[in-house]
Amino acid sequence: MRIDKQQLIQINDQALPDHRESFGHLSKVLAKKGLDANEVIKKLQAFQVAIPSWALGTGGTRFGRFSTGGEPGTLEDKIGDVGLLHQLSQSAGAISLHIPWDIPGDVQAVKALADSYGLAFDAVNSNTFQDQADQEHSYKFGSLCHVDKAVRQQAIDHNLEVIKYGDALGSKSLTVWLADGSSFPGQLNFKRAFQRTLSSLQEIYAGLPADWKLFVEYKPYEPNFYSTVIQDWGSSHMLADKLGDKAYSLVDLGHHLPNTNIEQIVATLMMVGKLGGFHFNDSKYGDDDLTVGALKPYQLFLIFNELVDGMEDPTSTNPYPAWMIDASHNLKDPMEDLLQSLEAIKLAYAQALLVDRAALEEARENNDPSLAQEILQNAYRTDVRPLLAEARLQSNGALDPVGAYRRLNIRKELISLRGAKTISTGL
Ligand code: LRH
Ligand code: MN
Ligand code: MN
Repeated sequence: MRIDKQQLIQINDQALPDHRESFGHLSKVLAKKGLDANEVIKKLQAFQVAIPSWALGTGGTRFGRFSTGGEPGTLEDKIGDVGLLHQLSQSAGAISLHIPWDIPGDVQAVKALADSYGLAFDAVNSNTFQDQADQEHSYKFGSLCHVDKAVRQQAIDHNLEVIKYGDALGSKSLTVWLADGSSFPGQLNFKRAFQRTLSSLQEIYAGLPADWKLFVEYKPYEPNFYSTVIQDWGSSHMLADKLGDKAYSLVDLGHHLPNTNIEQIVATLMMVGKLGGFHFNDSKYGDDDLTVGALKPYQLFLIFNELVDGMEDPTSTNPYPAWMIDASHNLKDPMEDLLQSLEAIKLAYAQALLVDRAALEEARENNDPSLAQEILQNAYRTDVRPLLAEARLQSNGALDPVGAYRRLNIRKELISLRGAKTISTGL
């Protein structure tokens, strides 16, 4: 389905007077600080976040799964849903596929469909954490790290096949996340498992097209509960470094032990030019995959403060990172959840753009932590929502995406199209 443009304009029109007032006020407040609202708006419009195909259905837990209804059953449906998100938010201009969950049938038709919604194909993700019905060897005891060369080869071949699918669609990167590890002390030889993983990744790296990147995602635990081969940014960076210039670390917010200083990891990886991609979500305990900004919006702002610092640094060698939401849970309508996540990401980005970096550096040089905090929190406590709304309005999106989604009865429409008892591929 596609949203009728006139209907969206009508919905926006009703909120327009209030929006004009608050945007006018904020523009004046920013101007007094020497900031041009239009400059921030341009940056917000350019900032696009990929939607993972697996976030469009309701996520399950190992205790159960409760369908929202109207979930996308095919790759075409998933592209259509991201198209709706993009039309409302003007911020979700790409989709990230997971193979084999999303094997494209007619590649040209799939490309044309995505194109008709203004969507690009972001990183493709391989899957060696589940066994597929037709596969010869099991990943029960690992994939790229497996003790048996035949299992490793199967996993390597799968990654090379994923690259082929991505290449045909116009993707430019492969994300590798491995569940490989052990659940009991003594089960795995740490050093050998790491070395086998490196040599498997080297074979995959050799199959990368010249203009592609390889993202190495890390995670401390789950599904293995004693050790994970690529457990942290240090291990991911070691691998990326040994692989070569086209390999980078990928930071997923939920893949850290509680209280880890993620903003410092971001700054450090960008300093050495090795932050390739980012998966946004939020969590209280582990890899909870909750809506971005639902719990720790200040932490998200501090992370963006480092990302903006890295992106604006003229001496930085870090490429522009790939942004993706990696959130999916079992309660909310996934589309509303994703719209809220997009909003939270862009709020943090906008606030980080307001930070007076020269003043912050000066406070640091003067060993003045109180002033440094004032500078950061002045930016963080600015209500930048009218900036985001104005950016969307100027791009023909919705002033209030979740409100418009509800007013347009999109979920009801999807249920009538696809049925109430639907299951989407994913976790
Ligand atoms: C692992 C992960 C990784 C996967 C996705 C489904 O927890 O974050 O990015 O590919 O979830
Ligand atoms: Mn992830
Ligand atoms: Mn995860």
